[in-house]
Amino acid sequence: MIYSKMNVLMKTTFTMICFFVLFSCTQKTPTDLTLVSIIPLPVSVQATGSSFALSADTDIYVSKEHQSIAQYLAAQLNPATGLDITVKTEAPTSSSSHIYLSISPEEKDLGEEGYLLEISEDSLKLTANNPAGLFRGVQTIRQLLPAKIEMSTKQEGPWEIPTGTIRDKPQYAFRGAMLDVSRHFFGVEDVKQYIDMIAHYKMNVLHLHLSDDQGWRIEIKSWPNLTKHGGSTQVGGGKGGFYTQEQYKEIVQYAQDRFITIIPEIDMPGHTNAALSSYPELNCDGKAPELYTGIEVGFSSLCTSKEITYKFIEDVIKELAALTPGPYIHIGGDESHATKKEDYLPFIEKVQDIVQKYGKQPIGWEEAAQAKLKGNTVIQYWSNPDHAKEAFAKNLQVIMSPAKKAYMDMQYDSTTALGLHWAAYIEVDSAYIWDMETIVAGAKKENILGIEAPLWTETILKMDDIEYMIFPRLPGYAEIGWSPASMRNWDSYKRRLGEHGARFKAMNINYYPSKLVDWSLAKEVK
Ligand code: TNX
Repeated sequence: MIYSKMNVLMKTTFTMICFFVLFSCTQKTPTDLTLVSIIPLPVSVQATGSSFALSADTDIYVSKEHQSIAQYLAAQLNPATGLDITVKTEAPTSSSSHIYLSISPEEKDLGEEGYLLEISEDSLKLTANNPAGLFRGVQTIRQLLPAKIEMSTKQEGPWEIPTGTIRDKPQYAFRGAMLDVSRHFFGVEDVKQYIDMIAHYKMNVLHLHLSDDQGWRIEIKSWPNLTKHGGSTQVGGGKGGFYTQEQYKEIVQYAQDRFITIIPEIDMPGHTNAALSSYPELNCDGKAPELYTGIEVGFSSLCTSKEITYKFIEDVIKELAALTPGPYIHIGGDESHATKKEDYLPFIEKVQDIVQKYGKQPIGWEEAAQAKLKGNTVIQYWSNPDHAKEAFAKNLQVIMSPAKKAYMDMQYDSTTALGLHWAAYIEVDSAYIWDMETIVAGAKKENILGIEAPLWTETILKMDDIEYMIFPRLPGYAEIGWSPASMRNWDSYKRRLGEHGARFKAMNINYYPSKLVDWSLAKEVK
């Protein structure tokens, strides 16, 4: 009898010890704000050593005007916490555990996208000078919570955040990604997912490569055969597709709700086989070529000497400008090997004027830097440093997309099944370890508009492929654009990225598990 009582006692004690050890190991309350893995790295983080917890009482308080951002935050928090956090636009009745979002005219130094996050034991206050700053700050709040906050089904808490202050703003105004929807077409839902993935890392630009040899992807009402015929296939001969103007507006609105600018690109005079095949009059010989489903580049050109070519371009730009609330229209201009240089340069100048006539700022790939450009035309560097140098020398704004570092269609190494490697193999460290100011000689910081990481899709067929190529390199590009170069270092980044593996897993993102990074936390996510 005594023996069995002792046995029970011992068992209970043992269970309690186990429970305590387990609890303290896996459920430790996070109290040091400086140790949380935030990407991109914030400019300043100060810890105060305690913690804030979301609870059944938590609500989000915001002014009426900015409730949509608060709704977005609630939608991020509710599925996993199961807490039914609601958005309130009147003053709180109780003072406990609330989240407050507010715009402060005094916080001028936070600029367009900066934010201030003040976390105490009983409140979390997010302040910004502009709504975009609130939205960027919301991404930080997501990352301060455990990775399982990203799951779509209810998970066990606690939902704690260490206390302290984060004051943060981006180094560069332009932080973007590109998606080529021409080589392979991606529908509206895929593009929305892409937008959500870049928004999480505080990027603010999505450049859509809407036309190329293999497909024309945006409805132009005055030239309907562009999509009817020119949008009917893709690389490999699949059925292609296109966005109606209504669908395109839906993408633009979705991006705008996330403070992301869509930049539409119509590539010309080269990369135009789909258009040339749709309208014979755009060809110098008046004959329409067959549709193209291969992956060669540099063989097509609009007929630069025909009047009708410029009428065509004007019609397209006019419709596109009407669909574009953002300031830019991209005119391509790359790899025009089938256009003589003496025709190419005046062509670019004419198209530049058309874009400006419709109130937009033209962007051209680096080759366009050789033309006579107006001061507000932007050049996108991708390969030849001489072109970049020329753009800097002409005092133009330059977007940095060096193929050797920032092309997300480049393979990680020689074993990567998807992608190309004409520029380089780009492992995760190589994608991160470079600087926009030193990557080309003659670069001037004040002329660097920012960074863009393109994803060309010759070999990319589905969303899983997109995810594999952009993750985990994309968070690194976001950090290069956002965080001060002096604060960035691979060891810190590598540790934070490894922790984000658990977030990728919780979001069901198909990422490349680079051997350079410790992904052990991701393995714990079921
Ligand atoms: C070069 S980069 C291209 C694209 C290809 C890409 C493949 C640039 C401006 N042009 O047409 O898709 O390489 O990596």
